[in-house]
Order: sequence, then structure tokens, then C-alpha cells
Amino acid sequence: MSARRRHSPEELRGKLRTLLENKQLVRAIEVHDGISALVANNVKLELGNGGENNFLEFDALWGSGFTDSTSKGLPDIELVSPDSRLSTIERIMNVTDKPLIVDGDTGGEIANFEYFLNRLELLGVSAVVIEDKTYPKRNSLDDGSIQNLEAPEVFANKIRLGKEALLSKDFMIFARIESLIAGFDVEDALLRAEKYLQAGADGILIHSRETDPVRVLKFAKEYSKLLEKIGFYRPLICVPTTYNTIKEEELCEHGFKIVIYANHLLRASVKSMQAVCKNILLKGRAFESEPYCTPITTIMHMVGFEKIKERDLQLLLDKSKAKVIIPAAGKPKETIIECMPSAMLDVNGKTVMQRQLDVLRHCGIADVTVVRGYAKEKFSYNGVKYYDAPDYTTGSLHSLFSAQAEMDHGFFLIFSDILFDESIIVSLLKSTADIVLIADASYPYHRHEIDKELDLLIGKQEGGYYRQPSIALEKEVTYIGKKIKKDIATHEFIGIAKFSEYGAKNLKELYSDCLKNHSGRFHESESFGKASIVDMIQEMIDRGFTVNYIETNKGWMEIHNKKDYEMAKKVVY
Ligand code: SPV
Ligand code: MG
Repeated sequence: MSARRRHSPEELRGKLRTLLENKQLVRAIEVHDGISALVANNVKLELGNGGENNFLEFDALWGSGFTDSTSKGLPDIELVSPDSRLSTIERIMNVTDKPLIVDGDTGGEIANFEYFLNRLELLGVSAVVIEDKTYPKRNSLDDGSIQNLEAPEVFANKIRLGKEALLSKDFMIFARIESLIAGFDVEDALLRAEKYLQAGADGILIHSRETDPVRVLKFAKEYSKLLEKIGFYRPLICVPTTYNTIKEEELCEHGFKIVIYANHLLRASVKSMQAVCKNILLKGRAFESEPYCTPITTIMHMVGFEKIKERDLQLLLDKSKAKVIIPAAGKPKETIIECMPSAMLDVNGKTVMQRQLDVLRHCGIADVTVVRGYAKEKFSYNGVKYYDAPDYTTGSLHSLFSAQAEMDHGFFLIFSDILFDESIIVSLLKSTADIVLIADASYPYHRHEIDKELDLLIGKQEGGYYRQPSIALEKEVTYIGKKIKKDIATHEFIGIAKFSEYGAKNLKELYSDCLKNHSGRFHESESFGKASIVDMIQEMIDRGFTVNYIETNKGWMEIHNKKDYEMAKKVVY
């Protein structure tokens, strides 16, 4: 689902008629706002029978007056204005592809009713139900309320005028008979039914708040005789809120065509809200309430956040025209599988590189360059540009620069021996810094267990203490390298970085300058000829360029040795 409406009013309006023609029983569920409509619209109960109709779902929605009033904290006495009702209905229509039957209460005065009808038609609503009580009505389920019935002729006339006011052929007006609610008998209900049908009603809703459906079923039996008498068919509708033990099969057998579950989503939400409120008060925290709450990710998905995110990302991509360079030329320091570059190690059916490409493609990045060297014949992906670094035993910096032609508009650098998830790439896409690294902040907590050389970094000290929390997304790197003392390193560089166009231009200029002019050791390498990428980043810092980092503490892992490889196979699916 996205925030955009998917169906034209015309398309939706006609759906109820089609359902009535094709289904034995149309099942409608109450909705009172956008989110309840999304739930009702999207819930599917899988039956697991493998057949074509492999699931159950609601066919239509009921725009209840009771639950619309209640969701606004008001009693159901026609207090909510027509415009406020219409605004709720519009929100419902915006997120559904199911037909909506609207509760029109008494319909009000004829001028109000006509206005309401035309607005409903324009919104794509399929039908309205009006009840034969006098304005302002009282909710039918309340035992103590006085229920005043309208004179049948007056109500029939309202139906007639309402039908005349319609603009579309598909829209229907159903007449709701309240005889059983107001203390009258089945005979009164039948007399009314005939009058309303003759006036043009498109169907009859017989309402009752008795727990025993016997009188409703008696009405249904007499109604089929009435239909025979008048010579045309109109569907019969029921609202089994109080006589809720009756099953749909039985309703069908008695000739009901639409069943409305009229208030259940609102009542269910009130109950859960109360339980969660109490739970939080009781426990003094929200942790225990979590199992009773829908996960935020599900909510985001339901309201179409993913589409928005995709679009945001697309914009970022258009801006940055993201390119990725994966230097994968070096021989692994520790042989994990004989003659196999780290990128081509198989982790549960997919190589490390395939996994990297999948994540990148998912983020919309398709422009990927791989620098090959050691066991280059093992690389076999189409849709990837290859550069070869014949002398791959020199440092990683020179392998990277084999693909210098790809750097002009900026690039993402991704080491070939890491697995990572989308969130990491997304954070880089969002960054506006010129040179930005992804740095794992959990390093200080497990540094003493680490028995391999890592690319470590020291973040710029803020306020005199390096671990002082900062709200800035991008912080500054002061030192980077493998030889930084474990105790003073604040982060581990995970092997993913971004160079903007400007960052890449500076990188290239500096590289060419060092190539010409540098002699002797180059940071942690014995010469510039053996330099690593990390050495070059330190050189940039030393020359005054700002190198930022974005912190993470999850969503990635490296495969440097056999132990890492075994771990990857355990944790990656
Ligand atoms: C509603 O849902 O608003 C109805 C049905 O009109 S009832 O509450 O049973 O009257
Ligand atoms: Mg109502």
C-alpha cells in the first residue's frame, strides 16, 4: 500500500453490485478511520488448501456511525456533523480497494440527505443505509434509550427523493427497519419493508438487539414471501452484534445476502488500548506491553512508508549517481578455501559478492565495479564492470586505483570481504559529507577478545572525552590504522566508505601527488608502493581534509579468517 489512492470512485462504487451478483453472502466489517480500514482491507486468512481460493477475507467495509462517533469520543446520536462523517469516509476510501457501505443514520432532513448522498457517490462509496427513526436518533444497541420510529410513509418518501437525487447508477440506498429495536413486531417490520421497497430501496436491513435471532429469522422467512409477492429481488442485510452465535451458513440459508460485523474493530482496539495502558502503569515501563502491540515496522509497512522511503532513496541516488568500487584483488591473509578470493566464498548458497550485489541492487545501486587480481577467473558476475590489478601484491590502494576511471563523480568503496545490510548503505546515501566512513562503535566493548588486525580509528574527542555522546550524525576521524593501540581506538572501520565528487577529486589528486613525490614509509606501510587504502585516508586527514564517520553497531560482519567464515555460515540466511 502507498499513501496514494489506487482506485477511482467509479471503479469502487460498482464493486458492491458485482459482489451481490456473484457471492452467496457478502461479509462486511466495521471501519472507523484509515488504519482500521487498512487492517480490514488487508487481512487475509490463509486456509492452506493450495486451491485457487486459498484464503478468507472481508468483501466489504461498513462505515459505522456508532464507531465513527466513538472514535471521536462522542455518543452515537447524530452529533457528528455530515462533513466530519465525510472526512472519515474519505480517509477510509483513500486506503481501500473494497466497497464501502456507509451508515447514514436517519439521513436527516431531505436537503441534508441529498447533499450527503452526492458526496458519498463522488467519494466512490457503494451504498448508504438509512434507518427509519426520527432525527436525532439514539444508538439502537442501548437498552435504555427511547427509540422513536418515523412514520413509514415519511420514510418511504425520503427513500424516493434520495433515489431521485442520485447521480450514478451503481450507488444503492438500503432501508433499515428498526421495528424490532423500538418494541414493535415482525408484522410492523414487514409492512415497512414493502413500503420501502416500493419506494425504491435497493435492499432491506432488519435490525435487532435481541440475543436470540428468532425474530430476525422469522422476518427473513416472511421477507422471501414478500419478494415473491412484489415480484422483484432486493438483498436482505443483518447486523448480528447481539445474536452473535449464529453462523454465516445459517444466515445464508435464511436468505441473508449481506452480514455486517458492525463495531468489532473499534471495540477490539479500545480493549487492547486499555490493557496496554494498565500494563505500562503496572510495570512502570513499556517492555511487557510489546507483545500486545503491533511492531512499528508492520505499521510503517501498512501505511506505505516503504514506498516513500524508496522514493526518497531514488532521489538521493539521482543526486549522487552512486557508483560502487569493490577492490577485490588481494589474496586473503589467511587461506579459508584454497585459491578462493574472499569475495567468492560461498555463504549458505550465495557468495559474499553476490550478497553484496543483492543489497546494493536493493538500494537501487547497479553501477558496480570490481577490481580483480588474485584468482581473477573465479569472478563471474554479469552486469558488473571489471578492472584488473595485475600486480595485486602491492597495497590495496593501488588495486583501488586500477579503477580510477570510475571515480570521477564520486563513489562508494566497499571491501570485498564483508557482509552488510541495507541500513548501512542508506546511511551513506543520506550523508552529505565529502569523505565518510562507516565505523563500528561496539569495538571498545570487545576489543580484548579480538585476535586479528583490524582497521581501527579514533574519533575526534568532543568535550575532552572520546566517548561523550554526540547527536551529530557525522563525526570526525583523527586517526585510522591497524596499529592504533587497542585501548585508545574508539571504533573499527568496517570497510565501507563514500567519497563525494569533491572527496574523490581530492583523493585522486593526492594519490597522484604521492605517486610522484613520496618516498620512504607511508603511514603503516613500508612505502607508498605498498600503501593500503587506510594509509591514504590517514594521509588525507594529515593534509587537513575532513574525514567523517557514521557510527553503527550492527548490520555487518567481516570474513577475515576461518572463524569468521564459520560464524557467517551460522548467522546469515
Ligand atoms: C452502527 O454501527 O453505527 C450501527 C449499527 O448503526 S448499531 O450500532 O447496531 O445500531
Ligand atoms: Mg449507526
